[in-house]
Amino acid sequence: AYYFDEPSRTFNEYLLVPGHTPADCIPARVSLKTPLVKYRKGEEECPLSLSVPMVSAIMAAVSDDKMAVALATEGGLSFIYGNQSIEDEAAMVARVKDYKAGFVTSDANLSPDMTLEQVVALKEQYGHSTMPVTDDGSAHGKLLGIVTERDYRLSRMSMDEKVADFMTPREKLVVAPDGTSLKAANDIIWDHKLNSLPIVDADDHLVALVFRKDYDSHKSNPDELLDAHKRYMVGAGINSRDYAERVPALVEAGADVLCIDSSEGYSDWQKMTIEWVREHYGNDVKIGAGNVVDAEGFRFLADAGADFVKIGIGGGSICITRETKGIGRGQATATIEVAKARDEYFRETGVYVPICSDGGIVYDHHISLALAMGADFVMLGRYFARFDESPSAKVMVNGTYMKEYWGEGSARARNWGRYDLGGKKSLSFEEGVDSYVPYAGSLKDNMAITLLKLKSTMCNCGALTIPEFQDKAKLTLVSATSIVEGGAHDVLLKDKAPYASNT
Ligand code: MZP
Repeated sequence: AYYFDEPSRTFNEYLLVPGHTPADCIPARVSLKTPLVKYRKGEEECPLSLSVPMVSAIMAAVSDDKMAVALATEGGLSFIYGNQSIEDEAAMVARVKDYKAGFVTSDANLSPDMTLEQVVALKEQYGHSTMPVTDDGSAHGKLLGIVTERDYRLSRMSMDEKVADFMTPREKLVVAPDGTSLKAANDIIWDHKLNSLPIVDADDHLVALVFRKDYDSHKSNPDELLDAHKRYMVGAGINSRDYAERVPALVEAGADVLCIDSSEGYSDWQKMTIEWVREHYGNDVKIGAGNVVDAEGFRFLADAGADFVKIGIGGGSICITRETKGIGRGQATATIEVAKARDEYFRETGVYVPICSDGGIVYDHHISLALAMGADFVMLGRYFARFDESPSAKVMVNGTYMKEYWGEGSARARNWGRYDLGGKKSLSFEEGVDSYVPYAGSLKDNMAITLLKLKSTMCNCGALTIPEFQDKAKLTLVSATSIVEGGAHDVLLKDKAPYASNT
Protein backbone atom coordinates (compact mmCIF):
# COMPACT_ATOMS: atom_id res chain seq x y z
CA ALA A 1 0.00 0.00 0.00
CA TYR A 2 1.02 3.59 -0.52
CA TYR A 3 1.02 5.88 2.50
CA PHE A 4 0.71 9.66 2.17
CA ASP A 5 3.29 11.46 4.28
CA GLU A 6 0.92 14.00 5.79
CA PRO A 7 -2.48 13.57 7.44
CA SER A 8 -5.32 14.97 5.35
CA ARG A 9 -6.64 18.24 6.71
CA THR A 10 -9.84 20.25 6.70
CA PHE A 11 -10.43 23.97 6.13
CA ASN A 12 -10.82 24.51 9.87
CA GLU A 13 -7.18 23.65 10.38
CA TYR A 14 -5.94 26.64 8.36
CA LEU A 15 -5.85 30.41 8.65
CA LEU A 16 -4.71 33.14 6.28
CA VAL A 17 -1.92 35.42 7.42
CA PRO A 18 -2.50 38.99 6.17
CA GLY A 19 -0.21 40.51 3.58
CA HIS A 20 0.46 44.17 2.81
CA THR A 21 -2.72 46.08 1.87
CA PRO A 22 -2.07 48.99 -0.52
CA ALA A 23 -4.32 52.03 -0.05
CA ASP A 24 -6.20 51.36 -3.27
CA CYS A 25 -6.92 47.73 -2.33
CA ILE A 26 -10.51 48.11 -1.13
CA PRO A 27 -13.48 45.70 -1.34
CA ALA A 28 -15.27 47.92 -3.87
CA ARG A 29 -12.43 47.38 -6.35
CA VAL A 30 -12.19 43.60 -5.97
CA SER A 31 -13.13 41.48 -8.99
CA LEU A 32 -14.36 37.95 -8.26
CA LYS A 33 -14.38 36.90 -11.90
CA THR A 34 -13.09 33.37 -12.34
CA PRO A 35 -12.81 30.81 -15.15
CA LEU A 36 -15.44 28.07 -15.32
CA VAL A 37 -14.04 25.98 -18.16
CA LYS A 38 -10.61 25.24 -19.57
CA TYR A 39 -8.73 27.54 -21.89
CA ARG A 40 -5.40 27.60 -23.62
CA LYS A 41 -2.50 29.81 -22.63
CA GLY A 42 -2.54 32.90 -24.80
CA GLU A 43 -6.27 32.80 -25.40
CA GLU A 44 -7.57 36.24 -24.55
CA GLU A 45 -10.49 35.12 -22.53
CA CYS A 46 -11.83 31.95 -20.98
CA PRO A 47 -14.87 30.84 -23.06
CA LEU A 48 -17.09 30.73 -19.96
CA SER A 49 -16.46 32.50 -16.69
CA LEU A 50 -18.34 33.31 -13.50
CA SER A 51 -18.73 36.76 -11.96
CA VAL A 52 -18.61 35.22 -8.50
CA PRO A 53 -16.86 31.95 -7.63
CA MET A 54 -19.89 30.11 -6.23
CA VAL A 55 -21.98 27.35 -7.81
CA SER A 56 -24.85 25.41 -6.28
CA ALA A 57 -24.68 21.66 -5.81
CA ILE A 58 -26.19 19.12 -8.21
CA MET A 59 -28.82 18.11 -5.67
CA ALA A 60 -32.60 17.85 -5.63
CA ALA A 61 -32.71 19.78 -2.35
CA VAL A 62 -30.67 22.62 -3.81
CA SER A 63 -30.63 23.29 -7.54
CA ASP A 64 -33.84 23.64 -9.48
CA ASP A 65 -34.77 26.38 -11.95
CA LYS A 66 -35.77 28.87 -9.25
CA MET A 67 -32.43 28.55 -7.51
CA ALA A 68 -30.68 28.81 -10.88
CA VAL A 69 -32.35 32.14 -11.68
CA ALA A 70 -31.69 33.59 -8.22
CA LEU A 71 -28.03 32.54 -8.22
CA ALA A 72 -27.37 33.60 -11.82
CA THR A 73 -28.82 37.00 -10.91
CA GLU A 74 -26.02 37.34 -8.36
CA GLY A 75 -23.34 36.19 -10.81
CA GLY A 76 -23.01 32.54 -9.79
CA LEU A 77 -24.34 29.40 -11.45
CA SER A 78 -26.51 26.42 -10.56
CA PHE A 79 -26.17 22.91 -11.83
CA ILE A 80 -29.72 21.62 -12.17
CA TYR A 81 -30.00 18.24 -10.45
CA GLY A 82 -29.82 15.20 -12.69
CA ASN A 83 -31.66 12.66 -10.57
CA GLN A 84 -34.94 13.23 -12.41
CA SER A 85 -36.31 12.34 -15.81
CA ILE A 86 -34.48 13.72 -18.83
CA GLU A 87 -37.62 15.65 -19.83
CA ASP A 88 -38.00 17.27 -16.41
CA GLU A 89 -34.37 18.28 -16.18
CA ALA A 90 -34.39 19.72 -19.72
CA ALA A 91 -37.59 21.63 -18.92
CA MET A 92 -35.91 23.23 -15.88
CA VAL A 93 -32.94 24.26 -18.00
CA ALA A 94 -35.25 25.70 -20.64
CA ARG A 95 -37.18 27.71 -18.05
CA VAL A 96 -33.97 29.32 -16.80
CA LYS A 97 -32.97 30.20 -20.35
CA ASP A 98 -36.43 31.59 -21.07
CA TYR A 99 -36.55 33.64 -17.90
CA LYS A 100 -37.18 37.30 -18.63
CA ALA A 101 -35.54 39.16 -15.81
CA GLY A 102 -37.16 42.39 -14.78
CA PHE A 103 -39.48 42.52 -17.76
CA VAL A 104 -43.15 42.06 -18.28
CA THR A 105 -43.44 41.44 -21.97
CA SER A 106 -46.46 42.47 -23.90
CA ASP A 107 -48.76 39.68 -24.90
CA ALA A 108 -51.94 39.88 -26.87
CA ASN A 109 -53.36 37.01 -24.83
CA LEU A 110 -53.27 38.77 -21.49
CA SER A 111 -56.34 40.51 -20.22
CA PRO A 112 -57.63 41.53 -16.78
CA ASP A 113 -60.78 39.45 -17.32
CA MET A 114 -58.94 36.18 -17.52
CA THR A 115 -59.66 33.33 -15.15
CA LEU A 116 -56.90 31.98 -13.00
CA GLU A 117 -56.87 28.78 -15.08
CA GLN A 118 -56.18 30.79 -18.19
CA VAL A 119 -53.36 32.60 -16.48
CA VAL A 120 -51.87 29.38 -15.21
CA ALA A 121 -51.93 28.08 -18.77
CA LEU A 122 -50.05 31.19 -19.85
CA LYS A 123 -47.66 30.76 -16.98
CA GLU A 124 -46.82 27.31 -18.35
CA GLN A 125 -46.09 28.96 -21.65
CA TYR A 126 -43.82 31.53 -20.02
CA GLY A 127 -42.16 29.08 -17.71
CA HIS A 128 -41.75 30.38 -14.20
CA SER A 129 -41.43 34.03 -15.00
CA THR A 130 -44.79 35.18 -13.73
CA MET A 131 -47.11 34.54 -10.79
CA PRO A 132 -50.84 35.18 -10.76
CA VAL A 133 -52.16 37.18 -7.82
CA THR A 134 -55.81 36.87 -6.85
CA ASP A 135 -57.93 39.06 -4.61
CA ASP A 136 -58.30 36.49 -1.83
CA GLY A 137 -54.95 34.83 -2.36
CA SER A 138 -56.53 31.52 -3.29
CA ALA A 139 -56.68 29.70 -6.58
CA HIS A 140 -60.40 30.53 -6.79
CA GLY A 141 -60.08 34.24 -6.26
CA LYS A 142 -60.52 36.92 -8.86
CA LEU A 143 -57.37 37.63 -10.80
CA LEU A 144 -55.85 40.95 -9.89
CA GLY A 145 -52.80 40.71 -12.04
CA ILE A 146 -49.49 39.03 -12.56
CA VAL A 147 -46.20 39.82 -10.92
CA THR A 148 -42.81 38.62 -12.00
CA GLU A 149 -42.03 35.51 -10.06
CA ARG A 150 -38.60 36.77 -9.11
CA ASP A 151 -40.10 39.74 -7.30
CA TYR A 152 -42.69 37.49 -5.77
CA ARG A 153 -40.18 35.03 -4.40
CA LEU A 154 -37.50 37.47 -3.40
CA SER A 155 -39.92 39.58 -1.42
CA ARG A 156 -40.46 36.68 1.00
CA MET A 157 -44.05 37.75 1.45
CA SER A 158 -46.94 35.51 2.09
CA MET A 159 -49.62 35.40 -0.58
CA ASP A 160 -51.83 37.61 1.61
CA GLU A 161 -49.16 40.19 2.10
CA LYS A 162 -48.43 40.01 -1.58
CA VAL A 163 -52.02 40.70 -2.49
CA ALA A 164 -51.97 43.77 -0.24
CA ASP A 165 -48.65 44.86 -1.65
CA PHE A 166 -49.93 44.24 -5.12
CA MET A 167 -52.17 47.20 -4.77
CA THR A 168 -49.11 49.42 -4.87
CA PRO A 169 -48.25 50.42 -8.43
CA ARG A 170 -44.79 48.87 -8.38
CA GLU A 171 -46.00 45.31 -8.80
CA LYS A 172 -48.89 45.73 -11.13
CA LEU A 173 -49.01 43.88 -14.37
CA VAL A 174 -49.46 45.84 -17.49
CA VAL A 175 -51.74 44.38 -20.06
CA ALA A 176 -50.53 45.69 -23.36
CA PRO A 177 -51.28 43.82 -26.58
CA ASP A 178 -48.64 43.49 -29.27
CA GLY A 179 -48.64 46.46 -31.59
CA THR A 180 -49.77 48.87 -28.87
CA SER A 181 -48.64 52.34 -29.84
CA LEU A 182 -46.43 54.40 -27.61
CA LYS A 183 -49.29 56.76 -26.88
CA ALA A 184 -51.60 53.88 -25.93
CA ALA A 185 -48.85 52.40 -23.77
CA ASN A 186 -48.42 55.69 -21.96
CA ASP A 187 -52.18 55.84 -21.46
CA ILE A 188 -52.11 52.39 -19.91
CA ILE A 189 -49.28 53.40 -17.62
CA TRP A 190 -51.16 56.54 -16.64
CA ASP A 191 -54.50 54.77 -16.11
CA HIS A 192 -52.98 52.02 -14.03
CA LYS A 193 -50.66 54.37 -12.14
CA LEU A 194 -47.80 52.10 -13.09
CA ASN A 195 -44.21 52.73 -12.25
CA SER A 196 -43.10 51.37 -15.60
CA LEU A 197 -41.53 52.66 -18.75
CA PRO A 198 -42.52 51.61 -22.25
CA ILE A 199 -39.91 50.37 -24.67
CA VAL A 200 -40.94 50.85 -28.27
CA ASP A 201 -39.52 49.82 -31.63
CA ALA A 202 -38.68 52.09 -34.54
CA ASP A 203 -42.35 52.24 -35.51
CA ASP A 204 -43.30 53.35 -32.03
CA HIS A 205 -44.90 50.01 -31.28
CA LEU A 206 -44.62 48.71 -27.80
CA VAL A 207 -41.94 46.05 -27.36
CA ALA A 208 -41.98 45.71 -23.60
CA LEU A 209 -42.72 47.44 -20.38
CA VAL A 210 -39.89 47.71 -17.95
CA PHE A 211 -40.04 48.32 -14.23
CA ARG A 212 -38.70 51.80 -13.64
CA LYS A 213 -36.29 50.57 -10.98
CA ASP A 214 -34.67 48.25 -13.53
CA TYR A 215 -34.55 51.05 -16.02
CA ASP A 216 -33.00 53.47 -13.55
CA SER A 217 -30.46 51.00 -12.31
CA HIS A 218 -29.17 50.54 -15.86
CA LYS A 219 -28.97 54.27 -16.44
CA SER A 220 -29.03 53.59 -20.13
CA ASN A 221 -31.22 54.19 -23.09
CA PRO A 222 -34.03 51.74 -23.88
CA ASP A 223 -31.99 49.98 -26.54
CA GLU A 224 -29.19 49.24 -24.16
CA LEU A 225 -31.68 48.06 -21.62
CA LEU A 226 -33.03 45.47 -24.11
CA ASP A 227 -29.33 44.29 -24.95
CA ALA A 228 -28.85 44.01 -21.06
CA HIS A 229 -31.79 41.59 -21.19
CA LYS A 230 -29.44 38.68 -21.63
CA ARG A 231 -30.16 35.09 -20.88
CA TYR A 232 -28.95 33.62 -17.63
CA MET A 233 -26.29 30.93 -17.61
CA VAL A 234 -27.23 27.54 -16.25
CA GLY A 235 -25.47 24.22 -15.76
CA ALA A 236 -26.90 20.71 -15.58
CA GLY A 237 -25.85 17.46 -13.93
CA ILE A 238 -25.52 14.27 -15.96
CA ASN A 239 -24.53 10.70 -15.10
CA SER A 240 -22.24 8.24 -16.80
CA ARG A 241 -25.08 5.92 -17.88
CA ASP A 242 -27.80 7.66 -19.88
CA TYR A 243 -25.64 10.45 -21.36
CA ALA A 244 -26.43 9.49 -24.97
CA GLU A 245 -30.05 10.53 -24.34
CA ARG A 246 -29.65 13.12 -21.58
CA VAL A 247 -26.88 15.25 -23.09
CA PRO A 248 -28.70 16.02 -26.39
CA ALA A 249 -31.86 16.99 -24.48
CA LEU A 250 -29.96 19.33 -22.15
CA VAL A 251 -27.98 20.88 -24.99
CA GLU A 252 -31.18 21.42 -26.93
CA ALA A 253 -32.74 23.06 -23.85
CA GLY A 254 -29.84 25.52 -23.75
CA ALA A 255 -27.59 24.27 -20.92
CA ASP A 256 -24.35 26.28 -20.94
CA VAL A 257 -22.27 23.68 -19.18
CA LEU A 258 -22.69 20.08 -18.01
CA CYS A 259 -21.12 18.23 -15.12
CA ILE A 260 -20.83 14.51 -14.54
CA ASP A 261 -22.23 14.05 -11.06
CA SER A 262 -20.48 11.26 -9.22
CA SER A 263 -19.25 10.66 -5.71
CA GLU A 264 -15.99 9.28 -7.14
CA GLY A 265 -14.82 10.32 -10.57
CA TYR A 266 -11.46 8.64 -11.13
CA SER A 267 -13.02 6.02 -13.38
CA ASP A 268 -13.33 4.79 -16.94
CA TRP A 269 -17.05 5.65 -16.78
CA GLN A 270 -16.23 9.35 -16.71
CA LYS A 271 -13.65 9.04 -19.48
CA MET A 272 -16.19 7.27 -21.69
CA THR A 273 -18.79 9.97 -21.00
CA ILE A 274 -16.40 12.80 -21.90
CA GLU A 275 -15.26 10.95 -25.03
CA TRP A 276 -18.86 10.53 -26.14
CA VAL A 277 -19.47 14.26 -25.75
CA ARG A 278 -16.31 15.13 -27.70
CA GLU A 279 -17.21 12.68 -30.45
CA HIS A 280 -20.69 14.17 -30.89
CA TYR A 281 -20.13 17.84 -30.08
CA GLY A 282 -16.39 18.49 -30.29
CA ASN A 283 -15.49 21.27 -27.88
CA ASP A 284 -18.82 23.07 -28.28
CA VAL A 285 -20.36 21.35 -25.27
CA LYS A 286 -18.57 22.08 -22.02
CA ILE A 287 -18.40 19.26 -19.51
CA GLY A 288 -16.93 19.10 -16.01
CA ALA A 289 -16.01 15.86 -14.25
CA GLY A 290 -15.21 14.55 -10.77
CA ASN A 291 -15.00 14.14 -7.92
CA VAL A 292 -11.34 13.43 -7.27
CA VAL A 293 -9.10 14.10 -4.26
CA ASP A 294 -5.56 13.77 -5.53
CA ALA A 295 -3.19 14.69 -8.37
CA GLU A 296 -3.58 11.33 -10.13
CA GLY A 297 -7.34 11.67 -10.30
CA PHE A 298 -7.04 15.22 -11.63
CA ARG A 299 -4.53 14.23 -14.31
CA PHE A 300 -6.74 11.34 -15.45
CA LEU A 301 -9.79 13.58 -15.95
CA ALA A 302 -7.79 16.45 -17.47
CA ASP A 303 -6.25 14.04 -19.98
CA ALA A 304 -9.72 12.65 -20.69
CA GLY A 305 -10.72 16.16 -21.77
CA ALA A 306 -12.72 17.49 -18.80
CA ASP A 307 -13.48 21.22 -19.00
CA PHE A 308 -13.18 21.54 -15.22
CA VAL A 309 -12.51 19.11 -12.41
CA LYS A 310 -14.40 18.88 -9.15
CA ILE A 311 -12.66 18.00 -5.87
CA GLY A 312 -14.10 16.35 -2.78
CA ILE A 313 -15.03 12.98 -1.36
CA GLY A 314 -16.77 12.59 1.95
CA GLY A 315 -16.64 16.23 3.10
CA GLY A 316 -20.24 17.16 2.30
CA SER A 317 -22.36 18.10 5.29
CA ILE A 318 -24.87 15.33 4.52
CA CYS A 319 -22.25 12.78 3.46
CA ILE A 320 -21.42 9.55 5.27
CA THR A 321 -19.25 8.05 2.52
CA ARG A 322 -16.16 8.10 4.74
CA GLU A 323 -18.02 6.18 7.44
CA THR A 324 -19.73 3.81 5.02
CA LYS A 325 -16.89 2.98 2.65
CA GLY A 326 -13.78 4.35 4.32
CA ILE A 327 -12.81 6.49 1.31
CA GLY A 328 -12.20 10.22 1.12
CA ARG A 329 -9.73 12.90 2.04
CA GLY A 330 -9.74 16.10 4.08
CA GLN A 331 -11.05 18.84 1.78
CA ALA A 332 -8.18 21.28 2.36
CA THR A 333 -5.45 18.75 1.59
CA ALA A 334 -7.33 17.51 -1.48
CA THR A 335 -7.74 21.07 -2.78
CA ILE A 336 -4.09 21.98 -2.19
CA GLU A 337 -2.81 18.86 -3.96
CA VAL A 338 -5.17 19.12 -6.93
CA ALA A 339 -4.37 22.84 -7.34
CA LYS A 340 -0.68 21.98 -7.60
CA ALA A 341 -1.51 19.31 -10.20
CA ARG A 342 -3.60 21.85 -12.15
CA ASP A 343 -0.69 24.32 -12.21
CA GLU A 344 1.77 21.61 -13.26
CA TYR A 345 -0.61 20.54 -16.04
CA PHE A 346 -0.82 24.15 -17.22
CA ARG A 347 2.96 24.50 -17.31
CA GLU A 348 3.31 21.23 -19.25
CA THR A 349 0.44 21.52 -21.72
CA GLY A 350 -0.52 25.19 -21.80
CA VAL A 351 -4.08 24.21 -20.91
CA TYR A 352 -5.62 25.68 -17.76
CA VAL A 353 -8.27 23.34 -16.33
CA PRO A 354 -10.24 25.14 -13.59
CA ILE A 355 -10.87 23.24 -10.37
CA CYS A 356 -13.89 23.41 -8.07
CA SER A 357 -13.77 22.62 -4.36
CA ASP A 358 -17.05 20.78 -3.69
CA GLY A 359 -18.54 20.24 -0.24
CA GLY A 360 -17.50 20.90 3.33
CA ILE A 361 -17.87 24.69 3.27
CA VAL A 362 -19.24 25.41 6.73
CA TYR A 363 -18.22 29.01 7.39
CA ASP A 364 -18.03 31.82 4.87
CA HIS A 365 -14.29 32.05 5.43
CA HIS A 366 -13.92 28.48 4.17
CA ILE A 367 -14.71 29.89 0.73
CA SER A 368 -11.77 32.28 1.07
CA LEU A 369 -9.54 29.43 2.19
CA ALA A 370 -10.57 27.17 -0.70
CA LEU A 371 -9.83 29.94 -3.22
CA ALA A 372 -6.54 30.83 -1.53
CA MET A 373 -5.55 27.16 -1.74
CA GLY A 374 -6.06 27.28 -5.49
CA ALA A 375 -9.72 26.47 -6.18
CA ASP A 376 -11.14 28.54 -9.04
CA PHE A 377 -14.65 28.26 -7.65
CA VAL A 378 -16.55 26.39 -4.96
CA MET A 379 -19.69 24.25 -5.01
CA LEU A 380 -22.07 24.45 -2.06
CA GLY A 381 -25.11 22.45 -1.04
CA ARG A 382 -25.95 23.18 2.58
CA TYR A 383 -25.25 26.90 2.13
CA PHE A 384 -27.86 27.31 -0.61
CA ALA A 385 -30.35 24.81 0.83
CA ARG A 386 -31.04 27.29 3.66
CA PHE A 387 -32.51 29.97 1.42
CA ASP A 388 -36.02 30.83 0.26
CA GLU A 389 -35.07 29.90 -3.29
CA SER A 390 -34.10 26.28 -2.61
CA PRO A 391 -36.69 23.68 -3.65
CA SER A 392 -37.03 22.05 -0.25
CA ALA A 393 -39.78 22.59 2.31
CA LYS A 394 -39.53 25.23 5.03
CA VAL A 395 -40.68 23.66 8.28
CA MET A 396 -40.93 24.63 11.94
CA VAL A 397 -38.81 22.43 14.21
CA ASN A 398 -38.87 23.13 17.95
CA GLY A 399 -39.94 26.71 17.38
CA THR A 400 -37.28 27.45 14.74
CA TYR A 401 -37.72 27.62 10.98
CA MET A 402 -35.69 25.01 9.14
CA LYS A 403 -35.31 23.88 5.53
CA GLU A 404 -35.07 20.23 4.62
CA TYR A 405 -31.76 19.13 3.15
CA TRP A 406 -30.93 15.59 2.09
CA GLY A 407 -27.97 13.92 0.40
CA GLU A 408 -28.14 12.44 -3.07
CA GLY A 409 -26.95 9.16 -1.56
CA SER A 410 -29.65 9.14 1.09
CA ALA A 411 -32.59 6.78 1.06
CA ARG A 412 -34.77 9.77 0.20
CA ALA A 413 -32.90 10.67 -3.01
CA ARG A 414 -31.75 7.20 -4.09
CA ASN A 415 -29.57 8.76 -6.78
CA TRP A 416 -28.05 5.46 -7.87
CA GLY A 417 -26.48 7.11 -10.95
CA ARG A 418 -24.20 9.16 -8.69
CA TYR A 419 -22.84 6.08 -6.92
CA ASP A 420 -23.07 3.62 -9.79
CA LEU A 421 -20.14 1.30 -10.46
CA GLY A 422 -21.98 -0.93 -12.91
CA GLY A 423 -24.46 -3.60 -11.93
CA LYS A 424 -28.09 -3.14 -11.11
CA LYS A 425 -29.73 0.26 -11.24
CA SER A 426 -30.41 0.78 -7.57
CA LEU A 427 -28.83 2.20 -4.44
CA SER A 428 -27.78 -0.79 -2.32
CA PHE A 429 -26.65 1.15 0.74
CA GLU A 430 -26.88 4.75 1.88
CA GLU A 431 -24.02 7.23 1.67
CA GLY A 432 -25.97 10.29 2.75
CA VAL A 433 -28.43 11.49 5.35
CA ASP A 434 -31.76 13.34 5.42
CA SER A 435 -31.54 16.46 7.59
CA TYR A 436 -32.66 20.00 8.45
CA VAL A 437 -30.64 23.18 8.06
CA PRO A 438 -31.53 26.51 9.71
CA TYR A 439 -33.66 28.67 7.43
CA ALA A 440 -31.65 31.78 6.53
CA GLY A 441 -33.86 34.01 4.34
CA SER A 442 -33.12 35.20 0.85
CA LEU A 443 -30.17 34.18 -1.27
CA LYS A 444 -29.49 37.76 -2.32
CA ASP A 445 -29.12 39.08 1.24
CA ASN A 446 -26.94 36.20 2.40
CA MET A 447 -24.69 36.18 -0.63
CA ALA A 448 -24.10 39.91 -0.31
CA ILE A 449 -22.63 39.36 3.16
CA THR A 450 -20.64 36.29 2.15
CA LEU A 451 -19.11 38.06 -0.83
CA LEU A 452 -18.27 41.15 1.18
CA LYS A 453 -16.43 38.96 3.69
CA LEU A 454 -14.54 37.30 0.83
CA LYS A 455 -13.57 40.64 -0.70
CA SER A 456 -12.46 41.98 2.70
CA THR A 457 -10.27 38.93 3.27
CA MET A 458 -8.75 39.35 -0.18
CA CYS A 459 -7.91 42.98 0.62
CA ASN A 460 -6.33 41.90 3.91
CA CYS A 461 -4.08 39.73 1.76
CA GLY A 462 -3.44 42.58 -0.70
CA ALA A 463 -5.33 41.00 -3.62
CA LEU A 464 -7.83 42.54 -6.04
CA THR A 465 -8.43 39.43 -8.14
CA ILE A 466 -8.71 35.71 -7.44
CA PRO A 467 -5.48 34.80 -9.30
CA GLU A 468 -3.67 37.50 -7.32
CA PHE A 469 -5.19 36.11 -4.11
CA GLN A 470 -3.97 32.61 -4.96
CA ASP A 471 -0.54 33.99 -5.67
CA LYS A 472 -0.19 36.17 -2.58
CA ALA A 473 -2.03 34.09 0.04
CA LYS A 474 0.01 32.96 3.04
CA LEU A 475 -1.58 30.05 4.88
CA THR A 476 -0.76 28.67 8.27
CA LEU A 477 -1.84 25.50 10.03
CA VAL A 478 -3.46 26.12 13.39
CA SER A 479 -3.11 24.08 16.53
CA ALA A 480 -6.18 22.76 18.33
CA THR A 481 -5.72 25.30 21.11
CA SER A 482 -5.39 28.24 18.74
CA ILE A 483 -8.73 27.24 17.20
CA VAL A 484 -10.24 27.89 20.62
CA GLU A 485 -8.45 31.24 20.74
CA GLY A 486 -10.03 32.13 17.38
CA GLY A 487 -13.59 32.07 18.67
CA ALA A 488 -15.13 34.22 21.40
CA HIS A 489 -13.59 32.89 24.60
CA ASP A 490 -13.37 33.61 28.30
CA VAL A 491 -16.44 35.81 28.16
CA LEU A 492 -20.06 35.10 28.98
CA LEU A 493 -22.02 35.50 25.75
CA LYS A 494 -25.21 37.54 26.03
CA ASP A 495 -26.79 36.03 22.94
CA LYS A 496 -26.77 32.33 22.31
CA ALA A 497 -24.54 30.98 19.56
CA PRO A 498 -23.61 34.05 17.54
CA TYR A 499 -20.94 31.95 15.85
CA ALA A 500 -23.26 29.56 14.10
CA SER A 501 -22.08 28.50 10.66
CA ASN A 502 -22.08 31.07 7.88
CA THR A 503 -22.08 34.01 10.23
P1 MZP B 1 -22.18 20.63 1.44
O1 MZP B 1 -22.04 21.93 0.73
O2 MZP B 1 -23.57 20.38 1.90
O3 MZP B 1 -21.17 20.46 2.53
O4 MZP B 1 -21.83 19.51 0.36
C1 MZP B 1 -22.48 19.41 -0.87
C2 MZP B 1 -21.81 18.33 -1.70
O5 MZP B 1 -21.95 17.05 -1.06
C3 MZP B 1 -22.45 18.12 -3.06
O6 MZP B 1 -22.04 19.04 -4.02
C4 MZP B 1 -22.00 16.70 -3.41
O7 MZP B 1 -20.73 16.67 -3.97
C5 MZP B 1 -21.93 16.02 -2.05
N1 MZP B 1 -23.07 15.11 -1.79
C6 MZP B 1 -24.34 15.19 -2.21
N2 MZP B 1 -25.05 14.16 -1.71
C7 MZP B 1 -24.20 13.44 -0.95
C8 MZP B 1 -24.52 12.24 -0.20
O8 MZP B 1 -25.66 11.86 -0.10
C9 MZP B 1 -22.95 14.06 -1.01
N3 MZP B 1 -23.51 11.61 0.36
O9 MZP B 1 -21.88 13.68 -0.47
